[in-house]
Amino acid sequence: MFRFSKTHYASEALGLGEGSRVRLAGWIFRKRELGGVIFIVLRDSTGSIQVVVREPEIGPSQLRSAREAGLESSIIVEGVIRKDPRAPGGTEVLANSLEVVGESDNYPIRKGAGEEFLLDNRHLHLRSRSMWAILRIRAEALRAAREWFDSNGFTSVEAPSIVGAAVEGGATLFEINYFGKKAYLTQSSQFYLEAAIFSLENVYTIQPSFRAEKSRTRRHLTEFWHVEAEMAWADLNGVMEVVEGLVGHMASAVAERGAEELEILGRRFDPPDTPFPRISYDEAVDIAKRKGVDIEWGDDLSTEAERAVSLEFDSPVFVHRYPKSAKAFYHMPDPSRPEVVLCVDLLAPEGIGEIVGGGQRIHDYDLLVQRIREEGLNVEDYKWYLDLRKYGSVPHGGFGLGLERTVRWIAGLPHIRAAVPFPRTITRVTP
Ligand code: NSS
Repeated sequence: MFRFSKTHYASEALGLGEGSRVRLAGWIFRKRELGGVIFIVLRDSTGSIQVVVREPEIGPSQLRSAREAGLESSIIVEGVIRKDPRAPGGTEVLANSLEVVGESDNYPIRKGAGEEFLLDNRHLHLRSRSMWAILRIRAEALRAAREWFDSNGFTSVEAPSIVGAAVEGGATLFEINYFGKKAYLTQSSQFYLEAAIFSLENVYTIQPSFRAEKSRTRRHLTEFWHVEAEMAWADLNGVMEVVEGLVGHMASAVAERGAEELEILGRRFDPPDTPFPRISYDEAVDIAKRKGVDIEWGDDLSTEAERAVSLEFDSPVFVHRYPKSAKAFYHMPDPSRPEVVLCVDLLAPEGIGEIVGGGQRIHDYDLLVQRIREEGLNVEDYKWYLDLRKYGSVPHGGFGLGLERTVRWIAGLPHIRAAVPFPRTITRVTP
């Protein structure tokens, strides 16, 4: 572990014995003065510790700087560890010196600040205890995802963010002016992963995807982190097995390694058992109808329908075989029931709804051309994608998992924008 400007981090200092000498570097989280003694709670990336600042040890000039330093000033403190049952954690530092490195006057974030204000000040709000916990949970979820793929024989591949054609339909495409020609921000790396399976067979990527989502919801961002995988020779069952392995590992890794962070958020999270239940779209529609949701066979599952279904289960649930009309052109029709496709969504419990979408792809050239035409798309735009069906095509499948939706579920967050450091939504591109 690197220790710049410090001998210990706050959490390490808490474990030291009486009389140990330390040099800590961090920020003033809290401060109060009692009878000429200043009590500072110093915060760093690992936690916090109380620092006791008194004139006899540090002299009048440093005492004055400590008194004048506002919340969130950055400081370097040298001192001695004291065990005192009155201190938080039973340990404090008696300061011999205190240097204010960066002043902070009138730190704008106060208790009770409104939601919009906090979003406008996200660059500062990241320092809060709750954002600290969320960022750590997100990092853990990402680490777990990579760890799972890397230890299960998947190779990571990177795809471009600037692309020439839609993957998930034109309605949510962000158009950019690419030297006078139209180009788009990618909605999914799926087609590039499909190309890569012919070389590497089982592949994954973790990178941003973009959707010009015009709706304000609790589960849509315009830029989100997409965990995607593609597997040569896999059918729909194979896709579900991979999703189950990945999501199961992400959930249990965060539950175990992020226990402290979940507790800070007041979140009780028990990782779900596998296998996850599997139901058909038909069954999902029946459940939603029974619960009073307005839905007809053929409609995509609305937010309310997904919510109704997900509340029926206390673990994530797979919903497979949606109507062809509700899904993108590349999904493989079910040979025994051509009106539905071999796709699958994973709905997270507690009403969260879809966190994964995927399925088996069409690997037959003629059928893919027919589906592109039926959807009114331009075959020319998909020329290279069609090539993959011309030269040694194989059955294959894959999926995409929304990182923020998954973190929202695991961390129990009310809104998806809490799950990303700097959210991008229909109304927000700053900070
Ligand atoms: O549109 S998806 O359902 N499917 C795809 O993009 C496939 N091309 C992925 C693949 O098979 N490789 O999106 C997949 C997931 C979805 O379940 C959500 O969890 C997430 O991506 N997603 C989003 N998260 C946040 N905001 C928005 N707007 C969003 N759109 C999708």
